Amino acid sequence: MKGKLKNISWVNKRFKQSSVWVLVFGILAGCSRKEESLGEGDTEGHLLIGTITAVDEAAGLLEVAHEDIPDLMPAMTMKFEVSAGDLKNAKVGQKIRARLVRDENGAFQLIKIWPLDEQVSNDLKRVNQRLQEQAKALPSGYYYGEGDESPDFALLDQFGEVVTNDQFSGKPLMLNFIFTRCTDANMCPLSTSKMAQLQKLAQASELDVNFVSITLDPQYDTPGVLRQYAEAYGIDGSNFKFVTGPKSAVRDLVKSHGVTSIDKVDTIMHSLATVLIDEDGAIAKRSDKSAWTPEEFLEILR
Ligand SMILES: [Cu+2]
Repeated sequence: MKGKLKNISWVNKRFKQSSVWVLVFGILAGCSRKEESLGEGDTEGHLLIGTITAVDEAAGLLEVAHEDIPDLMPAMTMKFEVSAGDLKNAKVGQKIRARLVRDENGAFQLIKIWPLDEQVSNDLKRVNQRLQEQAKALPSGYYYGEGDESPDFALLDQFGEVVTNDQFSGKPLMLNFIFTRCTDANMCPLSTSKMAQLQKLAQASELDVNFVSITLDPQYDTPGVLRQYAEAYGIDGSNFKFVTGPKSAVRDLVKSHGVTSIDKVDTIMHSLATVLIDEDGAIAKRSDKSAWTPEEFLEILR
């Protein structure tokens, strides 16, 4: 696989320069592929749509005024168990989409919590349509490599906020790919540890660098799950975002960066990529190996 992959520099530039192409392909995309929205495809338990009315931090409960749940309960306001990450991200008045399940004691629990916000989904859609066309334009087996302009993206971070590549322009950006359930110590856990180390080294050297880890498992890795993961690694979230989003957008981004990701029954088989994007948005350095060191990237950042 690796030998087949090559970078091509013309695709991204050509599309960026031509708004006509973006428009044409945007229309075609609307016809050819249904936009996958946040949390779409989840089947566990029941779908719950509602608005957060209160956050009970002490009890770890979220009060939600939810719509009718067919075959289960009518619309009402009630409290649900949620994860610590979801509790921290919860904002009163926010509309959410979640899956309602029962925990081992039979208590009602909300998992797979996603913000349900038209503004957010429009923001994601606009950028990710561009990403989709950039990804589609890549011949099979090709990806963006060193010297290429890095692909666009709009995803949600571990706080549930929209993150786009534009937000990082003017500063170098470190990018990698992980998923929180990865149990292979030499893969994601090691990558995250090294990224965390590099974040500390960069801070100590007073280098203004941003970090983004893209999940390979958007179905499971919601903002709340990513928040818990980042905090478990002691990561400062101010300049280190763990991002997730619509499955189609994540898939396009992963493909554009030449990362292989195959869903298996209880894990994801995947390759690695650690990418340094310069302040102008071009890929300055890329490592495919797990043997990269924080020091080698620190050296380039200097
Ligand atoms: Cu992994």
